[in-house]
Amino acid sequence: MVEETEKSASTAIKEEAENLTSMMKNHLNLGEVEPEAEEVEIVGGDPNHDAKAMAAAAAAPPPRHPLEHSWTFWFDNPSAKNKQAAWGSSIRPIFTFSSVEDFWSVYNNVHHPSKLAVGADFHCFKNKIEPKWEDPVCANGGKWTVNFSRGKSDTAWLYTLLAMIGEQFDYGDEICGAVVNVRARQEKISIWTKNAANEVAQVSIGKQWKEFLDYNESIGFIFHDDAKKLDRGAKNRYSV
Ligand code: MGP
Repeated sequence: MVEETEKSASTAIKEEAENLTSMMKNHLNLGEVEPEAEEVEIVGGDPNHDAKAMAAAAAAPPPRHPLEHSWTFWFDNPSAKNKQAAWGSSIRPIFTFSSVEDFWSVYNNVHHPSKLAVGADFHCFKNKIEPKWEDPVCANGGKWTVNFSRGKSDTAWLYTLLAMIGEQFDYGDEICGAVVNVRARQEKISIWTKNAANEVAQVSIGKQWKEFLDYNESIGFIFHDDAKKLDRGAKNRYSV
């Protein structure tokens, strides 16, 4: 299991985040991106010109480290969930990002699973894929799930997000996104994939995910088709 330290969770995650940011940069071959240096002509004796050039440079937006895909965070607010309404009618997209910097600015400003209300569902899916069985990209897919006791999934959630957006899975194209379901007694993180029948791809994703999380217990993969038909009776089709 992910090691818990004596430090507060947020301090530990921030330190980890710094390591992982540099890991992601290496992985993505990003390095430190220098702003495109525009040739600033030095015109002798014109202090206004220099001042203007410096002001323009200062106003330029900081460089972005692009991700391979755009991703959208979605949130299902438990207080908006209505038992009478169709499932999913309260799920809302909250932010789409496509750079490392924008990921951190959202991540650092939203509650992590341990601070979310019981009943909440927080998703991070590739842009334009809705976190629903009904989405055409998800329809033939399935999910791997890892369970944590209440308040214990924050680090694993961050590691899952970084592994996905940093394209660390060999079968990353198979991935739709991830969700954390916050429930009274547990927090469940699932990775949703596209083609449940592709066992080689699913098994690879499951094994790599466990490595990234340093998770040693067995995890199971459920086909969405089985969940639709059998609800909680759906059995794991693969285990790693
Ligand atoms: P869940 O929220 O994935 O499971 O699905 P959980 O957390 O065990 O249950 P909860 O009651 O504590 O939330 C719960 C139920 O929501 C399912 O049995 C379905 O009836 C419905 N449901 C879940 N998902 C992911 C979908 C979906 O994508 N589409 C539709 N139509 N229903 C869904």
